[in-house]
Amino acid sequence: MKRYLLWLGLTALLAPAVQATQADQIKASHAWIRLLPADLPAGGYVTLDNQGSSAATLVSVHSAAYASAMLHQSTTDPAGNSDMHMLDRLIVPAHGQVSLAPAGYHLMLQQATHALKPGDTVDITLDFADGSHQRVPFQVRPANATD
Ligand SMILES: [Cu+2]
Repeated sequence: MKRYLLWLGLTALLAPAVQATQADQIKASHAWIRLLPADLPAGGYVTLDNQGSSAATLVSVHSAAYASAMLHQSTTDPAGNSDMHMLDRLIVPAHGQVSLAPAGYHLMLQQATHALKPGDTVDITLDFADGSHQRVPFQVRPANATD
């Protein structure tokens, strides 16, 4: 028993330190797309939980289903005018959560490469600052879906 424990200890010491990638640290949930009629851009929404002890930075997204996919943020000024702008990064703090949801952060999905309908599933790949990636299945929902 003593020898066995010693062996375990040595193995742990000799094992190379494996650093979890940012993609490994992120648990994605509640991923969905609001499909709009015609060729209007669709909004992509997802909740990102960082289960790691260091920040994970989302730098871009891409999908075979859309020619263009961007990180966006919607804002509303005091007069009630809403606008949106592109983000070049979105940081999910260590042990923190960031929600992409209507009226806030979202994925701007444009130029669908094939016709989509509610009920479909679209894979979108999240690209992180350390070069790691995570492919997330998004559920396609109708235009009147809000959450
Ligand atoms: Cu947008």
